[in-house]
Amino acid sequence: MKRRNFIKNASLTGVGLTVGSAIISCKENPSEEKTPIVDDKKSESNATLPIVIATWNVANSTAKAWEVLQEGKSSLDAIEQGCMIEEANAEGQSVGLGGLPDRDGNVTLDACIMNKEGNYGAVVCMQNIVHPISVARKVMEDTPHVILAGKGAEQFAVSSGFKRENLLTKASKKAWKKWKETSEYKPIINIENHDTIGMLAIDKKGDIAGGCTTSGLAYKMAGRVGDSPIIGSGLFIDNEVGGATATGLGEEVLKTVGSFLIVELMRQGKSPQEACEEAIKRIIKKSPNFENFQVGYIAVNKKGETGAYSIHEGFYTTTYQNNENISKAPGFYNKK
Ligand code: SD4
Repeated sequence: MKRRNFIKNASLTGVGLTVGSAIISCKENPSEEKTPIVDDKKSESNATLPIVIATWNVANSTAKAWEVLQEGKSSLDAIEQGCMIEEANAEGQSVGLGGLPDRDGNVTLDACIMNKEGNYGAVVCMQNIVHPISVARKVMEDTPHVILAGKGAEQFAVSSGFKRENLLTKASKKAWKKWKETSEYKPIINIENHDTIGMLAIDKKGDIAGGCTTSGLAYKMAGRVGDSPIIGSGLFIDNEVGGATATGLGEEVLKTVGSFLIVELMRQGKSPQEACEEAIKRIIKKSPNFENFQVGYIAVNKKGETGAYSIHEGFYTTTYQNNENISKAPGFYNKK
């Protein structure tokens, strides 16, 4: 479901409201329709493992990742299978199938994955393959490289058994045509229509992995690559410390190497929440036009404590922990 519709439905049905409590959860196997969103400015305190945390309201993806963790599988398997749910969702216009195209009408995908050993694989600007997260994993596991781009990434995917498919759905084509008629190129992100999945998971053994998958900035220039597939920017994992991942205007995340920064701040003793807030403040300090774009971060440390923060209101996270799959709105900087 699109985030905007979800918010509308949530407020119409009145789900997610209790007095004195900021969180309501859906126990086990939630459907996206039922997962409440609530404002919660507090940071997590009841940390337990395992855990899955993701950017945006992606309860079906976190539920899948959780299921994989419950089977005793690795956090890496959980990340891949969790991200695949949203990649295959044609309704979601930010990730995989159905993603909004670049300004020339081509859907180009970026994704990366990182494991507990600090190994990393990514594909950038890849077309015609529904599951870039899985191709990224294959780059990590089956090649001597860490990033494959464009045609090379697609060829590698096909030679690894992935099928070529048209990713541009009717709805996304229609949106692009409308954009072409009316818009000049102006990146307003996440305030509008972007829900990249960044996901972090810690398994029963206490090992962490992460992934990030996106169709990138809608109507971007051909060849544009954002932060999502770039190590240290869209994602960073350190099995001694924790992990972080980003969503929002990739150019700003790239310039501040945001996810690496958050992990290093946690290494120095900051909580995940403090680290996310500091990383957002770095962006704000460098970019006086922060009113015009959104960036959101999530982080988890080895204990399973989480943090999340964004520049503007409108960012959501989904966390599966203690058998509860919870979507909520974290704190944000720009109170206006
Ligand atoms: C990018 N960071 O390509 C991605 C877009 C995004 O939610 O996160 N959208 O810049």
